[in-house]
Amino acid sequence: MHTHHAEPATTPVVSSFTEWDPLEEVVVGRLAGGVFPSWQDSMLATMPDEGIRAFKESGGRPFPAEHLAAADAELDTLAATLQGRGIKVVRPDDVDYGRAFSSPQWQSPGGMSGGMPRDLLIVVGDTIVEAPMSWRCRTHEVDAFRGLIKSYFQRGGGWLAAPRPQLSDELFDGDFNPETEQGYAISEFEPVFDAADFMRFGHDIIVQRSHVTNEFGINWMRRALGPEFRIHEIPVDDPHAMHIDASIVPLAPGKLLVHPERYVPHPLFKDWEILEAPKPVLPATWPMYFCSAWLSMNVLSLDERTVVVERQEEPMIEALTAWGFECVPVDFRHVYSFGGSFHCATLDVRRQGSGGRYLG
Ligand code: DAV
Repeated sequence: MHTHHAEPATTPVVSSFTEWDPLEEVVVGRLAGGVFPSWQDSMLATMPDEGIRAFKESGGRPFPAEHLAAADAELDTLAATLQGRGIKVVRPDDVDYGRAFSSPQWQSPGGMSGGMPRDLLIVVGDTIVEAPMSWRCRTHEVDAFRGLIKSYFQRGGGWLAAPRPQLSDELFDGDFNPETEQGYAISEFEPVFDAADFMRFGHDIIVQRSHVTNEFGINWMRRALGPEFRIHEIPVDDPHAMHIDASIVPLAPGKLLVHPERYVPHPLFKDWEILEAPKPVLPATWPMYFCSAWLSMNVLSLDERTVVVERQEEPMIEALTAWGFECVPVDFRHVYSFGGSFHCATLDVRRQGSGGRYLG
């Protein structure tokens, strides 16, 4: 017979509405066991040449060991830095990403990594949402985070997973034209999105259409979250669109850091101060398999005044300091190579605050 234990009245275990409220608990990714993604044609629209080459030649094979170890050390330092500021840090399970898997319609020689939880998961209020990833090799990537998600659920957290996409060829029959860079690499065959195409502003959430996020996926999210949350699809001028978090990054209510070319002025932000991100300083020779150097603006807010920034991005540190922020510098260039910076490589599970409306 089960005995009923009354739950103590504490704050919810999962609760995060914005990108800037004081951070209390966060997942920091881990790259160990990571392998190059396996090539699929829809990647052509988003990946740098170096990535395209590596994924075609080495899909399913381990990331370069030394660079990977340096990146994992940077992730550990980030975790320790956050812990040192009183923030609870949790990490994903160990997974061997080099195992092949298949569906009845396709096969993948391996997965990718546990380094980028932001791509896979979004916390909306008290609920963790699992995204339906459109890269076949990322189908099982969330498994590394399932131990955490199950534990949050057992302690009262919400858990919502989008329908598992089939990822059959019809999805990749998009209208992207590599010459003109118009159109999208994916069709409306079924709902797909990456969680990192969404950005949270309390009960308003913005989203960009991208080469991994279709209208069907945005509509699924809209209906799944219900009328309490408003999802605004906004235009972003990025022919390689995949993830909004190096284009439009809110740092505090009324303070928006934007990419100087990708941001398209929008009435939602009419009352917001806009800061154009300074040019990144990353040398062109640095290995970047997934992203552009604009990862410099992929920062993590610890609260409305405090931002974690890559140590060598001095123009960014100067600009944010002048804008009234305290910058916490952390080395992160090796992590950059494998697909993201501080925002991508983390998932805030709990921040103070209870949402609200911040957009015009
Ligand atoms: O500029 O390559 C990176 C977004 C990472 N989540 C870029 C976009």
